[in-house]
Amino acid sequence: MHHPFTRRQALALPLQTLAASKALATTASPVSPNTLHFGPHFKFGVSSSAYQIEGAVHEDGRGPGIWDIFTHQPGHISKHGNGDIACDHYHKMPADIALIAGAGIKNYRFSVSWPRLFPDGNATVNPRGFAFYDRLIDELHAHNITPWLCLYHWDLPQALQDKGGWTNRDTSARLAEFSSAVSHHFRDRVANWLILNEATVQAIFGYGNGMHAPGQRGRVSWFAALHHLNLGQGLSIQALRANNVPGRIGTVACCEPVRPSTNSEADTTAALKFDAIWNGSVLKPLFHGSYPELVQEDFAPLCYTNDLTNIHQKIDILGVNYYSRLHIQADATNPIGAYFGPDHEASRYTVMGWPIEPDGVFEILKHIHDTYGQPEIFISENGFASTDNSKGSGLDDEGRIAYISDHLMFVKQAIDAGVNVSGYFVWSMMDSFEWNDGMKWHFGLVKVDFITLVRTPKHSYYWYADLIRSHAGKSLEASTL
Ligand code: IFM
Repeated sequence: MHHPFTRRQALALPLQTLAASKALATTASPVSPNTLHFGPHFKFGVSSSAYQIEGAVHEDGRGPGIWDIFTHQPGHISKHGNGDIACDHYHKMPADIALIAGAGIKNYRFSVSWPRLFPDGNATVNPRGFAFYDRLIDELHAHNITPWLCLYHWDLPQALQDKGGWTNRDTSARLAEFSSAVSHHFRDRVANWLILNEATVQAIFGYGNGMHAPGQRGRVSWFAALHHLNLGQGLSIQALRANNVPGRIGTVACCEPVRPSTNSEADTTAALKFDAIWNGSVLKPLFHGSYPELVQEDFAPLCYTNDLTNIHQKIDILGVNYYSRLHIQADATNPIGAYFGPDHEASRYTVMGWPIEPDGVFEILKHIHDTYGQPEIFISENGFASTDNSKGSGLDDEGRIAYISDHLMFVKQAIDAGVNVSGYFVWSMMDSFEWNDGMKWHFGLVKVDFITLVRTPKHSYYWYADLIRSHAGKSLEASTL
């Protein structure tokens, strides 16, 4: 049996084997909120993304995005799932924000949908799309919640995909125009701007192995997409600086330590290459202005004069998405000869098959701090997947609480070791559409019944609220914007 993992796809062992030999993490004992102290300024938050929660894909002038097309083609998504309705957040937004506020959460990272704002991927504005995010941001401010606005979380307008999408260098310039227009519109009301979410995942899964929209495969498209995402990010940062946005400017990358699956020379070489792509090809050009040596040849034909200068931009804050270490093996069928392999280190896994390795967050934070000049970092995503029917109502999610508290302990250790980590955002605010896995796995602090769309807070929601409450009274985190 081949288990359909999302990002760590090629784990060689079937889930049953894993479950039999190593514990699935459902029963670890959670840490009490009182033992986790982060000081008065630490920002606790939750994250989401537009396509995963909004629904209303045909409403109020929204145009088609690559995920609308991809999800409706047969064979791409588990059980034919799609984001047509998702959580129907588009219509239930005020109640959702009230739920965030109800847990005392003061920071919310969300993304705006490019196809909702510019349905044709060109300069033609959809005012009703802007009106939705106007309402959302107003609602956040009304609840004293700081907006962390991510400009691009994988939902490219289909019109731009028709011109090659991220394999087309021109898309970088289009992203910069989009970023400029959005930042101009919301400039005084957004405290934190994040340009991209996980460029590597979009490039590898969308343009390398075809598991994500737009479903392209191959080595050339993989590297082209990654370079153009990096370039679009650099041009966008410059556009926001030119607009003099008063908020802070940053981006979000998935950064995870990479290990060879075995000690063999082939796996070791594969892991080094994969690390150079997954972590290095995003962080090094951004912070140092060059690609890692191991992949310089791959990027060379794509790099025009000034590209690396344009990518090498100062940012105010880096969002790090961390879920687990990546265990990599040599794989001749993969475009770069390396892919996810078995993990012989972890003792616990989520239902998705992702290893639970909380100490890995310390390792990657320390690595970024030591390698890239001590940037300010926040954990922009970290979370635990479960299935709705795994345990009764699905509200009894002690495994999620243990996962979050274990990771927070290692984030704290990183801070104690001198790493500048200023916040932690749980993925995710509520159960949502999980890309090629459809509605199979859920990361939310809040359960969503996808038939009735009723929201119900899980135990982890109340646990997180307690954690935040235990820091309250000392917090100065509310934004002046
Ligand atoms: O749901 C995704 C999110 O969109 C990006 N980071 C990983 C999450 C869990 O797979």
